[in-house]
Amino acid sequence: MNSKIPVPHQPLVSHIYTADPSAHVFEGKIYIYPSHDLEHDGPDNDNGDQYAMEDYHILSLDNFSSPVVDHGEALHLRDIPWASKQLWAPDAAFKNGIYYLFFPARDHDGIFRIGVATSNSPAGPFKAEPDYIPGSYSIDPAVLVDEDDKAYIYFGGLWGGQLEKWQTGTFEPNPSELKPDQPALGPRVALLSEDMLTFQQEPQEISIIDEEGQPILAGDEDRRYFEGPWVHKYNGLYYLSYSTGSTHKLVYAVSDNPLGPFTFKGTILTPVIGWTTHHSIVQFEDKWYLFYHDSSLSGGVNHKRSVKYAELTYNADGTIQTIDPYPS
Ligand code: FUB
Repeated sequence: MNSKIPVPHQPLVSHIYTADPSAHVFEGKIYIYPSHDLEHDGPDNDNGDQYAMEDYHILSLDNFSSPVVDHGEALHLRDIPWASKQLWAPDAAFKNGIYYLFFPARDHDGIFRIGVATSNSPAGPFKAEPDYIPGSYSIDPAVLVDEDDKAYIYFGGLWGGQLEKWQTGTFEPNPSELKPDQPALGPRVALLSEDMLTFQQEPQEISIIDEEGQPILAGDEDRRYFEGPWVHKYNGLYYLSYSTGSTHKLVYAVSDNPLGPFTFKGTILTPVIGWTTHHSIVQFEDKWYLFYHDSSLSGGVNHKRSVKYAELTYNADGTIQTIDPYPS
């Protein structure tokens, strides 16, 4: 289905609700892998029950002057043997001549896991592997295929995303709460196997530090990691960006190593309408773009979100200029 020409800070499509956009340039076009938000009147809580998504639609645009195309259903919950509900934020990667869709969902025990599906086309349809990635947990996978062809998967989200329940390495349904002066939990990273279907190593925690080398603390809600990791490379450095959750910002930290530690730098996007904020950053031709979402189209309903985009600008020192989602 074809839609309108994209306008910065406006919903890319309005015939469905979309969120959590992971944008990539594949085959010379921009492909966007979003969540597909459903309309329902169910409960809205910190467990994330309102995010009851059941399938994925992939969007694409030839460039920023051409209409957005919705390629239809690319993968449905019914075709994922290990998953029971909640198809949350996905990402895609290309390697070995194959397109891979990485996605989180709850397994049949209600535990979030990360699965993979494959396709010959960036637009899908995708076929899911029969089981989730062994050793995977929590949500929001983001994959970086580096220049040396090594592929890293970053993931993890607090609260509904269950990351704090994995502090001991096994699933703990009622973990003790982190104290505000303890180091915050970091996202996880693992090297993917050559075939992209398993972890080559046990996931490790990423450390996010301040300019003095001190860990960002759990009580520092303006800077601590919450969910939605994204890693991109700019001028040879790795930029880890993420949502601060309860303070609703997109922020970033920088490292010379894909495994970190990452040094906190600043804010990319100020809060949007709706509780969640989630994004990706991609270069297309000679410009950089932020893809993000908000709930303005639904009048602020948290689980009815729309994907948008804005141009992203670096300063000469490599820092990123903060974007206002509602410029006058
Ligand atoms: O869309 C469901 C969840 O909301 C995502 O996985 C989080 O990042 C947040 O955007």
